[in-house]
Amino acid sequence: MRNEPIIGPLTSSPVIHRYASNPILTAADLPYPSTLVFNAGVTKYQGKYVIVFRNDYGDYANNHYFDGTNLGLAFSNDGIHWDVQPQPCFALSGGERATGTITRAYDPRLTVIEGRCYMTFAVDTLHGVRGGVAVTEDFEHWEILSISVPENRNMVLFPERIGGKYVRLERPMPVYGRGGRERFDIWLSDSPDLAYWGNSAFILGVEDVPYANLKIGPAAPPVKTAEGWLTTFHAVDLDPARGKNGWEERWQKRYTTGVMLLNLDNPHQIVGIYPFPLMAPEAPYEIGGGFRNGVIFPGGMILEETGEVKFYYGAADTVTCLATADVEELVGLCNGKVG
Ligand code: BMA
Repeated sequence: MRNEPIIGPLTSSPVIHRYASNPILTAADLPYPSTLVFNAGVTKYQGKYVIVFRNDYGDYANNHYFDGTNLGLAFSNDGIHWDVQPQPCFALSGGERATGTITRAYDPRLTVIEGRCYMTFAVDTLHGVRGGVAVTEDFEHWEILSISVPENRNMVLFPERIGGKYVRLERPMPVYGRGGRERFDIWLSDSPDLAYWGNSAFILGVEDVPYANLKIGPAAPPVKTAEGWLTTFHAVDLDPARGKNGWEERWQKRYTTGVMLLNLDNPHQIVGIYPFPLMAPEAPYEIGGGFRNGVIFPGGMILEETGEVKFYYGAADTVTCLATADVEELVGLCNGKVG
């Protein structure tokens, strides 16, 4: 890392309330092999809450690697207590070096658009990280609509078309053009059909986020408010002084969450952004005992009719947690009126 300042201690905004019985989903809840249950997408579909979560499985303690990753599925009536389905619902595998094929899918996000449920996900291949978009009607059969070229991931779909086009936020990974470092930013693309994506535009740079010194990326799919699209992003800072901070020998990154408001008709335009973290790792399950401590990674955000916003996030890359906030307070943070 060159020239970037070390970011000191960070705290969460007081508008955030962590669910007292966190975590809401862990490996112990799964009826199939599981080690880490985290980075989930959540939506409301046909009257139920649906969660699709990342499941990394294998005996990491002895082998120092995971055997694989699949995506698990659960339903809920309250968004808190989950009925985990007996089998994972999605997995990609393969890995032929000659064709650059897929080795795994992970970090799902769910968005309902015009009554259909879409999932975006990251795809590791032997020739780079790609971003996928799929659609389902039953969470068992998935039609893959597109998978990007490398290097791109953290795609989140807006829940409605804007100007007739589907829109997504995304996070390309331009290592060559950013001096060989992970200086990654948030971009936006649109599509007539969810297969072909273009009109790509820069939205927010890592330099614009005072509590990041490495990279940023979209978090959960945006929700609509009267004052704009309310959306979260993850922000990463690195401190070489951090040593063993999880199961690996070294984990020097911290993942916090930011929040911003985008213009409803022209989401390229940032209406407001909170200059401090919305969430920073503080709770015991966020800062200790996990695979990678100090990580908060939201993938789901639901705006309830009461004005409560539910945030679903991976904690320490190990478990799935819930936090809530009032939508007006969140909008106020972005507009500089609260906090
Ligand atoms: C990112 C992704 C996420 C993960 C995070 C922290 O690069 O791999 O899945 O939660 O790192 O390890």
